[in-house]
Amino acid sequence: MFGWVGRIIPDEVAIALASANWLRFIQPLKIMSTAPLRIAITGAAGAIGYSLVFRIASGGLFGPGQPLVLHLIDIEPALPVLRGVVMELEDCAYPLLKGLVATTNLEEGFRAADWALLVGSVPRKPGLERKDLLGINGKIFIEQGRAIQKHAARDIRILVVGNPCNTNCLIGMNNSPDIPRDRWHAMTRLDENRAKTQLSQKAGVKISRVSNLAIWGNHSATQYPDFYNAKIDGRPVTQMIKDENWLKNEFVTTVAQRGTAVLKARGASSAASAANAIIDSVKSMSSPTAAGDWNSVCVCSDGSYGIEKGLICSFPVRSDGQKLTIVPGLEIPPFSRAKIDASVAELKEERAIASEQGLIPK
Ligand code: NAX
Repeated sequence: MFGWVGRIIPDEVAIALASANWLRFIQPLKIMSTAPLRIAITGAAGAIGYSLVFRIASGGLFGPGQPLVLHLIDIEPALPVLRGVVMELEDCAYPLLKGLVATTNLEEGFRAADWALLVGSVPRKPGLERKDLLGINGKIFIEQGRAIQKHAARDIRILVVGNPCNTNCLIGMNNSPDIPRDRWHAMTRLDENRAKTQLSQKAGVKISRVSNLAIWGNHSATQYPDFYNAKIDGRPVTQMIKDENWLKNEFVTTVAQRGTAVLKARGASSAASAANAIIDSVKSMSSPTAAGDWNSVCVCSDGSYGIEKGLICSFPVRSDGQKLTIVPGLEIPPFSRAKIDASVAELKEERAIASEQGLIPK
């Protein structure tokens, strides 16, 4: 077990606060005072972690007026690297960074956390079956769900990134029954960003002109980037890109396979773009969505669009800055319906495996 509080903390009071469990009960004060927000990040010594923590610490997520304490969580073998990350964060001399907690201890890591960005998980290796990976990573999310419930701030919000992120999120959510289900999310924003780029390139327009791009289903090869409801300059994409065959085939496949393409080109999986998508996701969740637009994130299904209640599924969502709402009433043509159903079937399969392995309490 290992843990330390970084020396960036300006005074001993902050150190005392870092270890005070009662801090979780005084969250409302944070709104009144610009008390530091506590951001817990698992897998902080990994590739995405390295692209993420500096952007957050510099104010790139919560803005220049919001002080922060970062809780960097990783596992024992990663500690030498994590020490290096802490040294570099210290050497950046970020004025907003009021404290650093680097630890393998989940209690210390999640104590009083306002946000938990669950990036750490074991990557898929050759020969490792999906089922085995789900078992290995599922256990991580049982422990993290329990620790978040016990130690995090009452208004904690959680974004699961580590794969299989939907089912890891489902496992974490089901192992933290006292935390409202609408606090748990999994990330499909990288897929949304990838899809918008493909559409803007095909239409020859600036990326900012593409909106309303929803990813439906699982963050996996079965995901469905919904081009029927997406817009360019406020008009349906199908009016701006007449090549429906391209939309139905090459577009959908390119988005789903983009991670594999990056891995092949770089010899390493997407890290900077994934960190960027984490920033985009949290910003979108914590600020109101632009009028008429929506973004993609996996939330606990309320049964909308016939998607079984309780599954963690990617939907088009809008935020009022606090709460997310699944966008109602979108038209789902048969092509989309079949794609969504296939991805939801995969989510159900993953849930069945997780249940069989005892990762979801009955
Ligand atoms: P790395 O292998 O570079 O880093 C993973 C880090 O997690 C390591 O430091 C490792 O020690 C740590 N870790 C492992 N088990 C842990 C545990 N129990 N508690 C805390 N930390 C633990 O992977 P990286 O490239 O950073 O990717 C991290 C995860 O993001 C992977 O599962 C990856 O598949 C997933 N991704 C998810 C994406 C999404 O859109 N949802 C896109 C990017 C990425 O593929």
